[in-house]
Amino acid sequence: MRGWGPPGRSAASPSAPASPAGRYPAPRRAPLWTCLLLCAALRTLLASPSNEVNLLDSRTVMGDLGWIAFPKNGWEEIGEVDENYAPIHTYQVCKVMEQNQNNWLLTSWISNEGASRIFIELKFTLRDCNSLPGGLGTCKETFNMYYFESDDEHGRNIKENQYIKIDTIAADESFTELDLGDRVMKLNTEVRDVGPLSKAGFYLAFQDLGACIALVSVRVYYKRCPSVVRHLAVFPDTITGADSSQLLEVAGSCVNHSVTEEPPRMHCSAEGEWLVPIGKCMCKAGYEEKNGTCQVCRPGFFKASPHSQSCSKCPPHSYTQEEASTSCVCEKDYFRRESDPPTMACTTPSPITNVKKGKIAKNSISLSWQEPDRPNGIILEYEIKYFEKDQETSYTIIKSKETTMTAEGLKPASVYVFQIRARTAAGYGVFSRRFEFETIPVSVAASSDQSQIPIIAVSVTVGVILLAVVMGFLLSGSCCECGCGRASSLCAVAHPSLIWRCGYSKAKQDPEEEKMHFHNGHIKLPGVRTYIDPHTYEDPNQAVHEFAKEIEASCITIERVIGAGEFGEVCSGRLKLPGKRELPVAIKTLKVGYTEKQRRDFLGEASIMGQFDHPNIIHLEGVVTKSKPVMIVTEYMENGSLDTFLKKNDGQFTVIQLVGMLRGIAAGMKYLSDMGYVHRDLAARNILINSNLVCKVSDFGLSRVLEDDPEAAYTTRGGKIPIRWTAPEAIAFRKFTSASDVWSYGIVMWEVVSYGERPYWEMTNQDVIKAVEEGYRLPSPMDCPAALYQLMLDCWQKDRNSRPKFDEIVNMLDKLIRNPSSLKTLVNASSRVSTLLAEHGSLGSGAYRSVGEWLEAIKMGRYTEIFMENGYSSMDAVAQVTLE
Ligand code: ACK
Repeated sequence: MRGWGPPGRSAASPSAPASPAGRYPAPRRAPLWTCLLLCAALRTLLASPSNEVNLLDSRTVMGDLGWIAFPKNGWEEIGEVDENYAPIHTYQVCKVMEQNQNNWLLTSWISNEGASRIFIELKFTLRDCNSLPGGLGTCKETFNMYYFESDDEHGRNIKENQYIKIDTIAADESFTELDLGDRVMKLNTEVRDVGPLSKAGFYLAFQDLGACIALVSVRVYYKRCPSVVRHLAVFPDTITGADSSQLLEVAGSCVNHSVTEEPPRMHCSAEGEWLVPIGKCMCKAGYEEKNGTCQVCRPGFFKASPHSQSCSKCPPHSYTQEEASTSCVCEKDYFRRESDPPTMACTTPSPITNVKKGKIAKNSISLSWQEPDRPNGIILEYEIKYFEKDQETSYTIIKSKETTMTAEGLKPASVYVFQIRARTAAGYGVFSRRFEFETIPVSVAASSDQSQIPIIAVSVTVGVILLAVVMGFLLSGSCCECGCGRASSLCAVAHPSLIWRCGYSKAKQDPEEEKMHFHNGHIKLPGVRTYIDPHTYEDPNQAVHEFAKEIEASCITIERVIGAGEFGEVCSGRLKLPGKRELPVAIKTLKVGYTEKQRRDFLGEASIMGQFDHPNIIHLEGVVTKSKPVMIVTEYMENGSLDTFLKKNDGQFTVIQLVGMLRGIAAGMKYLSDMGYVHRDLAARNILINSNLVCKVSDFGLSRVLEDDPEAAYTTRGGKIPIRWTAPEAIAFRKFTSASDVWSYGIVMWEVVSYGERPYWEMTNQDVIKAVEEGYRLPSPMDCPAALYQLMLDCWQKDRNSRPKFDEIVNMLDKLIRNPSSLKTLVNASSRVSTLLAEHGSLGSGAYRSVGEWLEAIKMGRYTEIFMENGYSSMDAVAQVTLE
C-alpha cells in the first residue's frame, strides 16, 4: 500500500502550464482559444439552480485551490487566466505512453454543511486513445473518483487504500487531433452522488491510471428545498434527506397575521422539490391575503372571519375608522340586529307612527297610514302584521304597496293588533308600535244593516227561511267541506266564527296548500308565508315587473359564455347602473325564436327570484324585457355550480369549510320554506358558490325547473322528477313540501361531504326508487363526521313529519361550527358497512352467488375486502349479519 508524502504544494506551478489536451503530443502551453472557449462555456453554466447549494466550485475560487498531486509529476495545474484575469483551475495529466501510471489528485477538505448526501459535478475533456499514434498499449480512457470522510482538515495524510471509490468516470465524448484543428471543445459533464455522510466533511481524490485528461472544473453541492411561502405558510430552507427516495415532512409556520385550523405541512423530496402540501393558513379576521402575505384591512373595510377571502367595504350605513376591522359600526340612528351577519347593511327604523282606522265592519278592518318622515330610501312596500289580541303565535302578514289596507275574514267583536313596517332597498325597518282595533259585534252590524233596509214582512220571512237553510247545513256538518270561499256568505250569517275555524282546520290538515291563497295581488296567509305564485297573475308581464327591475340593455356588457341553459346561453359580464358601482353579473339569455310560453316560463324564474332577499339565495339584479335578447341578470358567482366545483377540488377543504357551505344552503332553504316556497329541485348542481365559498340556492321556476334538469326523469304518473334527490312521497304521489326539500337537502349534504359523488352511483332510477322504498339509505361518505351523517339520516326519514325542519338544521350546523371538536368523530368503515347491511340487507341478496357479486350489484364492490376480512365470505354468512 502506498501513502502520500507530506502535504505540500506539489501541483504543477502556474508558470509551467499544460494544455487540456495533454503534454503529448499537444503543444505545451494551452492556446488562448482553448481558454476562451472554456471560459465562455463555463461562465454561462456558472449559475446553479436555486435548489443546489455549492460546497465547492473550482470555477469560482479566485486564489489557490490548495489541491495536492501525487506523484508530483502526475496531475498538474494549468495556470491560465480567463478574459477577466481570473484563474482557471484546470488540472491535467497525460502520461499515455508510460507504463504503470497511478497519479492522484487530492482536493482540500470540503465541509458538507450538514448535508448527508452530496453531489459532485465534473467537467473534463479526454483524449481518444485511438487518435494517439503508438499510445494504444498503455493509454486509458477513464479515471477514478474517491472520497474520504473526516471531521476536520487533519485527515489529509491518509493512505490510498483508505479512500472509498465513488465511481470510474468515462467520457461520453473523447477528442482527437482533428477536433483540436477544428477548435471543437468536447467537454464532458458527469455527476455522481455520495451518501449518507456521517462526518462534518470529506476529501475527494481523482486517480489517473494512464489517460490524457484535463479536469476543467469540479463542483460539489448538496440539494435543498428552498424556503417558500405556500398557502400563507413559510417553509424553511430544508436540506434533502440522505436517501435518494426520501420525502422529509416539514412543518410550515403561518405568516404574520394568519391562523390555521389544520397546521400546514409539506414534503421535501430528494430532488429538492416541495411536494404534497397539507393544511393551510388563512389571514385572520381584519386581514386579507396579498402576494403571500396578510395585509391589514384599510379603514372603511372589514373582514369578519379567517374564512372570508378579502376585506370588504363596510355595508351601507356602517363605517370603521380603524385598520384591521372585523366588523363595521352602524352610523348614528342605523342599526343591525345581533343575529345579523356583519355583511348586512345597517338600516334605520323608519317607524310608521300615524296609523288610522278606516271602515270597521264585523269581519274586516281598514287602515291607512302615512309614509315615514325619514325613510332610508324609496319605500318598496309595506308589510302589515296582524293577529287577534293574545293570539300572537298565529298571525297574518299582508304586503301592500299603498298606504292603506283592509284585513278581512276577522272575527266579529274581537280585538286585533296591527303592526306595520316599510321595506326599502336596505331591507326592512322595524315594526311600528302596536295598534289595536276591534271589529264590531254581529248585533250592531245587523242593526245598522236593518236601519238602512225597509222593514217589511217579506224580509223577515226570507230571514227565517235563510236561517232554516243554514241550520240545515250546520246540522249536516257540511260547512267545512263546502269550502270557505263558497260557504262564506251562508256560514257567516249563521255563525260567523265558523268561517274562521273552517279556514284554519283546512290549513292544519294540509299546511302545504295554504300558501297559495291569494287576494287582490296580496297574499293573505296565516303565519309569515309570503311567496306569491306568478301563475296567479293573469298577465305574466305584470308579475315580472312587480318583482323584477327592468334594466336597459345598454347597462350590460356581456363578456363571455359560461354555459348553456334550457332557454339559451348563460354569460358572464358586467352591469353598470347609473349612479351605482359596476358589478360582475351572470346573464341568462332567451334564445331567438322563442314561443310565448317559453318567454313566460323563462321570466317566471325572475318573478320568483325577485321575491327573495337573502344572502344564501341567488340575487336578481333585474331583467331586460323591452329589447332583445330577453335577459335575466343575477349576481355573479365566481366558482359556478357547487357539484362541479367540489369535483374539481376533491379533498381540498376542511370539514369546517364543508359544514360552512352546508350551513349556507340550509339558511337559504329555511328562508324559502318560511316564504312558503317549495324548491322541488334542490341538488348540488343547483347551488352556486362564489369566491368566498358562500353557497346560494338557485334555479327557481315553475313546472320548468324540472323540465330543464337533465337529472329529472318522467315518472309513471307523467311528471318529471330528479329521482335521486327526491323524497319517496314526492315521487309516489307528488307530495312536494318543505319536508321533501329537507330530504333533498340530506342528499345535497351527502354530495358535499363526498365532493360531488353521484348519489347512488350508477344504480338505475328504478333501482333507487325500489331501494329507498325498501329502507335502503346512502352509506356515509368517506371520512364523514358522525354528526353530519346522522343529520343526513334524519333528513331521509320515511315519515316526512319526523324529518328536521330547516331552522333546526341551521341551528344544528351552527352548533357544530361553534364546537368543531364535535366533528372529529368520524363514521368508521365498519359502521358504514353495517348501515349498508341494516338498510340494504334485504335487497335480493339471495339472487347472488358471491358476496363480491352482490356488493358489485349494489355498487358497493369496494367493501368486499372488509366483508372477507370479517369472515362474511358467503351470502349465507351475510344473511346472518345483524346491526350489532
Ligand atoms: O357550473 P357552472 O360554471 O355554473 O356552469 C353553469 C352554467 O352557468 C349554466 O347554468 C353557470 N352559472 C349560472 N348562473 C351563474 C351565476 N349566477 N354566476 C356564475 N355562474 C353561473 C353555472
